[in-house]
Amino acid sequence: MAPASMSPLELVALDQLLDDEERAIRDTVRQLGTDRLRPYVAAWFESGTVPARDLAKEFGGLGLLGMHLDGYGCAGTSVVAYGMACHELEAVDSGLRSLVSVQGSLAMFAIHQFGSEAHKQRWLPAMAAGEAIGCFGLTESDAGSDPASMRTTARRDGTGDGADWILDGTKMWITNGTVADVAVAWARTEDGVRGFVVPTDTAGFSATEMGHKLSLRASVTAELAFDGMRLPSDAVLPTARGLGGPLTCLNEARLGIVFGALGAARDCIETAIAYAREREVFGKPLTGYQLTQAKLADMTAALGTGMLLAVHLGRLKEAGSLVPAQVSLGKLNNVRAALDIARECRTILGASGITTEYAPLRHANNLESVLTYEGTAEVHQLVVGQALTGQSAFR
Ligand code: TGC
Ligand code: FAD
Repeated sequence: MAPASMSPLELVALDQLLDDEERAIRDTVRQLGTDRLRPYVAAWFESGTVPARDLAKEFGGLGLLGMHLDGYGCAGTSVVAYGMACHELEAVDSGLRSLVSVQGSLAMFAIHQFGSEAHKQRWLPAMAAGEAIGCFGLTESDAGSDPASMRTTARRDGTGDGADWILDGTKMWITNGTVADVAVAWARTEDGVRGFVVPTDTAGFSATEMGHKLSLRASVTAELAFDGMRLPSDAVLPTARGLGGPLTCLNEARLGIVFGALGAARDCIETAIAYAREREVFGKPLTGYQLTQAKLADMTAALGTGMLLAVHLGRLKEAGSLVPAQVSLGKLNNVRAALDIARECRTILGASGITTEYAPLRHANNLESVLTYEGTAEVHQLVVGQALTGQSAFR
């Protein structure tokens, strides 16, 4: 009798590292994926459109937005529970995890960590419920990996603490940009980089969707423009000073990606196994060939070890001891592993693998963005290299 088959993550007994609540959240988000997202996601990817507002409300209703934050309508789950939610969403499509990452880990986290009490009361409950969408504007056309070179400026108009701010500049590649109700925008001031809470109905703000993407098509990506935009004095995030402000937010989102990218990889492996079981070549199913099994074993080893690393980093964060270089190590390792897995799974599907009927090439294309945003692989190599050698090689 043939031995019973195991799923890729059963081989590393991942469930034993999760508590009851984390397993329940994981299962809820997996069910959401099966029932409400998977039937439509290939069509969203093909059309390059996504019902972001409806999805935000649905995710908000399940408590997925800003879920690891406390208070203000946020669920206050563990870091690992948030990571597993990212994993399950990205098993459907990286664009869906992006929506949740940007909302919860970038826009909401920035307000939660650095905002005034008035900012928190105004925005966080609505954002947690998915009734308001946020975006996070750091990158510019000439300042991606090097945000210190940003050109967007904020200057005071008037005297004293009550003086208005005037913002001028543009931001590029901004997830959720055209559907956002609020933008957390970073700008150069005479006191260094500061963050601003910008309602998107402010005069002088505009957002334009960026098209022609071959990746992350089930996600809104936009250019933001601030044209002499006047903001009240209290629009500034009071406690974010310098580049450490936005970079602290990035640590949050990057950790979600450490879990999330391997959701896409897991989906690829599961798709490849299901396909290979049915596909006969040279007279028997593809699963019966040693070359196929070697690919599946190697990919499962990379997936399993990457997930063990993800949970370990999540537990370090819960214990308050996680440092940014560890997040960089996780993102570098797990996103590269996921991209390799997605491409290898595509080979198992042969020609069928180039269609949107099967997920691996869609995942691989998405993972090209994931490899690039939230710090490119090279940026994370340099962060890890600096941690190892004590020398900065960025400049
Ligand atoms: P450097 O001089 O090293 O640091 C400037 C200040 O920042 C502090 N810092 C950090 N703080 C918290 N967390 C981190 N990870 C930090 N890294 C640095 C640092 O201590 C210093 O503080 P202070 O008080 O001394 O001023 O900065 P640098 O100019 O040399 O740049 C360092 C570098 C390259 C690592 C950083 O700039 C970087 O990470 N670049 C990549 C940019 C990036 O990741 N952009 C992402 C934009 S958002 C996005 O992509 C969303 S994608 C959508 C989705 O998630 O779905
Ligand atoms: P560059 O910085 O120009 O890098 C080009 C190449 O040079 C890369 O390979 C890079 O690794 C390499 N490089 C850079 N510096 C060095 C160095 N010192 N040594 C060696 N090599 C180096 N940004 C936001 O602010 N908010 C968002 O919501 C957001 N969403 C995004 C969504 C998508 C789909 C994408 C694709 C991007 C998004 N971004 C967002 C932007 C993203 O963070 C940037 O694209 C990323 O930081 C890289 O910047 P860049 O594209 O300008 O590349």
